[in-house]
Amino acid sequence: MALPAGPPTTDPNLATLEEIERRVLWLSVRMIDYANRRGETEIKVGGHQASSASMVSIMTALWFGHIGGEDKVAIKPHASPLYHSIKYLTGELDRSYLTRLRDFGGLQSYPSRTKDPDVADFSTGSVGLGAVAPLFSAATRRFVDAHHGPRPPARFIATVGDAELDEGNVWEAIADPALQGLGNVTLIVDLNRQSLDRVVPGIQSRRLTRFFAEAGWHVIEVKYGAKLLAAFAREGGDALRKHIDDMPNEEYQSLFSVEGPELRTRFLENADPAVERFLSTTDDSELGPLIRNLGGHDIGELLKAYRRADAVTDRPTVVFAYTVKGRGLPIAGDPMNHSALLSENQIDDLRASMDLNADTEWDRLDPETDAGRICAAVGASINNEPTPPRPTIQVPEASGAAQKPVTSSQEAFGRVLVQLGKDPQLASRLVTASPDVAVSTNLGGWINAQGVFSPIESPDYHGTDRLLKWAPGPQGRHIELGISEMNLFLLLGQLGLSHEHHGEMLLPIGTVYDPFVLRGLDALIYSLYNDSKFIIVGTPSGVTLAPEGGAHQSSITPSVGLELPGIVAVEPAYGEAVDWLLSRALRRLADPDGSSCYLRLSTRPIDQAPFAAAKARIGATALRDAVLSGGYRLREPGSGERLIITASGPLMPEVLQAADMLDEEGIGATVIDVTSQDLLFREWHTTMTGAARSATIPVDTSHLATLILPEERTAPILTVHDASPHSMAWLGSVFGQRVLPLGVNRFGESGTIAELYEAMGFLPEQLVNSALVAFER
Ligand SMILES: Cc1ncc(C[n+]2csc(CCOP(=O)(O)OP(=O)(O)O)c2C)c(N)n1
Ligand SMILES: [Mg+2]
Repeated sequence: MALPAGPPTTDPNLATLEEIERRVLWLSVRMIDYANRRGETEIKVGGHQASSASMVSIMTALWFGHIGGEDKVAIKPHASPLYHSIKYLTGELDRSYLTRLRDFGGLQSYPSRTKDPDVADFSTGSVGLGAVAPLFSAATRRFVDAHHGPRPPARFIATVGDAELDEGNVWEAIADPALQGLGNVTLIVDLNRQSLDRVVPGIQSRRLTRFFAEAGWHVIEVKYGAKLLAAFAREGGDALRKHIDDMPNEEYQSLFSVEGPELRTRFLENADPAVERFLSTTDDSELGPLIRNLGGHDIGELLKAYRRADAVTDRPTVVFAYTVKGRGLPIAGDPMNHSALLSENQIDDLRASMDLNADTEWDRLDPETDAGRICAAVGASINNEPTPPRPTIQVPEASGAAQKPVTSSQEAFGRVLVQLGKDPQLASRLVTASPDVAVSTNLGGWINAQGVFSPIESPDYHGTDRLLKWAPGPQGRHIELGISEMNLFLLLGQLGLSHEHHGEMLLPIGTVYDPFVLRGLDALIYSLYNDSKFIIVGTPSGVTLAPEGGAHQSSITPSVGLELPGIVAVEPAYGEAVDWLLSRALRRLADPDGSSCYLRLSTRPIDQAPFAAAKARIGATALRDAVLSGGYRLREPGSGERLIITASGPLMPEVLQAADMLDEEGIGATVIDVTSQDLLFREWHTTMTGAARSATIPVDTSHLATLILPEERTAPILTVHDASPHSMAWLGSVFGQRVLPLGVNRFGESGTIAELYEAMGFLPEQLVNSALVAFER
């Protein structure tokens, strides 16, 4: 049974929650301690006791007093032990894992959707990304609700370190118009004023508060605990509040390591005499606990804040919870505590203070107590709903969209997408997104047919008789973002997890200028690491973009696509190949064992006749199989000494012309159109490494063996790619052939295609000269 998503009607007893909190803290600290004392590795194991302690009240209040079965939570990366301790106490994690933190096959260093046994909703680790992942998940839920009917209400919560807000991607996300109005989002900031190296200078929190408010967020501060609030409410308490509020972070933080009279002296330095008078009745022994009584460690105050966040439904909420890093541990507030570990004696003392001993230290809370009962109830209700079975989505082998005789791969993509959208069953799953480049990446036709998404209807102020209709509404299937590639990849990442998180599968396609894939690279990696499935279309690409100039000319993106796990990079030259590859990519999104796809496309129109000729020669089915396997023989050689030219993308006309010229020179040039270096490389590599592991001799059944024929395996290879030359340089190792790789290894500049190709050595006569060089020994 799932708990209702709304808050419990009565708050659990605070003392009971504090009891749970203490056990969560202990288990987290001891888990890290144990991992570091296993003594099995020669390098540091690590783990973050202070970061965990900082957030223990926030997490306890959240898990045991607030969230329900539908809610999705991102955990601050360095507090993963808290998450595992909670999952253990609720009965969702086996005890054996507590002694396997950072162990191979054990608990991951940072919360992981894919590798932890107690699956987190979102992986986190690269700071800032997990902080906004729930915002993008909530945007996905909004889209799914609009298109597939409302799901049960859910909250999307991020727990975040304060220094994570240094990352620009957080601000890109909260400012984006497409992510406004998500009232079911709460970001809880563990405001301990410390990062990794230092106490953050200045009083940063006021600025942060303003930034969020300006971006349309509801801001809540949980600054003081009940003890301090009570003191402020007494006569003269205002002076104490003002003194603490005005104190620089560094000074406040330096008071954590002192007690008694010394603390009083230090605290009162520069204070108004009224503060001294006010504190004259407070005993020295009570002074420390009073001035360190921050709201982020007061479960009652935190629960109140969470309820207030729920009450505001028209915009997201940020809760600034003031905390002490390492609170409750001997390293509390120490500026260097980020990676500090308690000594063995300190652990012994902590264990004793928890009324635990060597026999009981790993125990769960007694199930017969209130604390034990709450843990069991939470365990029975949260995140245990099985994911519904994946729907079968029929994607045709090709859209069959008519292509022009001379066309670019980017234009072909636009036509294929429009055609696929005509199938209502398929269209109901498709969603596109773009960071302000929808038109220039050829999504215009699709947008005209499917509309732009917005939770509320809005008129097209420019009129509907224009070439591009832009009337956002709830039925639109394109999500337009501001110019933030980080936002694009974070959104695609969450759209691609829609089935797992929201029970409805989406097939997301994002378009982006190819060079700016790199601008959002960490978010792309993050989304793939989360095991999300989506398609990215990088276009225009390479120097072929010509007049638009150097700044936009991508050269290393094929390597990114080839080297990243979870995504298959393809670079078709011809329109029909785009159709086959995109259709296959969509099928692979729907497949539970599938993968993401990266199409690198070009705006250069090229003659499609050579493809038609290859189709007539090879046969449509065999050609399609070959295109989907990574390449096909575009041109058979004439007679004479053999040469292989492998090429990808829009350089094909120059390559074919060069091959004709070589034939005249008596060199029989085979041209292989490499539609996916990634697929060819992986197949070859898997064959070789698989053979190495099983100590067998590899049997060469790879697709490459059908592309480079036995009689061609002593021929030199010229590789030609509008990208870094090393991207295909590996090809020579497959059969031990000499390779001359041609490509782009300098920054680009404006010019015509011919001028730039000449500068890069891509003109037919230059290719011929390179081919001749490839024969030289
Ligand atoms: C993108 C990225 N850069 C750097 C790091 C290394 N790093 C880990 S924790 C940390 C400081 C985090 O401080 P904060 O978010 O305030 O966490 P807390 O104080 O709660 O430990 C840094 C820089 C990282 N994990 N991710
Ligand atoms: Mg911090």
